[in-house]
Amino acid sequence: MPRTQPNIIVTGTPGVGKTSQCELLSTNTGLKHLSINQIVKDRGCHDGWDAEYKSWIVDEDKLLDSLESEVPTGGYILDWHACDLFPESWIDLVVVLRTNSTKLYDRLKARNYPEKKLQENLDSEIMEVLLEEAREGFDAEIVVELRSDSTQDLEGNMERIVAWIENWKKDLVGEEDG
Ligand code: DAT
Repeated sequence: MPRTQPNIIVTGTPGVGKTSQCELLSTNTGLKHLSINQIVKDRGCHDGWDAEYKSWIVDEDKLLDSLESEVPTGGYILDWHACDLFPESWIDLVVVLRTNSTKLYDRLKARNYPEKKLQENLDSEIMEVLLEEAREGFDAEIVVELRSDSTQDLEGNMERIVAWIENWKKDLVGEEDG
């Protein structure tokens, strides 16, 4: 069954603004915000807790099994710092949020991230690790890089993605008519 609603991944380094962006987008589009962190925790898709990094050790197979009856039907915004584990066939748009080091540092510091984890995330943002991962995992034409430095950015990104969704739906109708 072709999807009548698209699936969008919002990815990027922790602290870049994924959750804020997804919430705004979900409110304005009706697409369902899926926090993958929350799902990993709630559905037990992990092999325990990593005390040093203060995060779950994700079991990717369990996670995909748990999502495969819902996500492919469409209408989801997937909120996670990784994207390359999701099958290409599930995904219509990959949004990679970016921010500058000073802002990221302040946001992660406010979250009391352990120093090692904070530094690794700053390095990851500077090295464009998640942008690279998105470009390797998906067609270049569905990967977009957007700034997330300010609340105006969040609004502007939301408007751009809403316009993209409208076009995606128009194309779908065009395909059905054709
Ligand atoms: P993520 O889900 O990527 O970890 P978040 O949405 O939880 O990030 O945001 C982390 C913090 O930074 C939170 O306090 C909100 C703030 N923030 C995120 N994006 C922002 C933006 N574009 N402008 C201003 N503040 C932002």
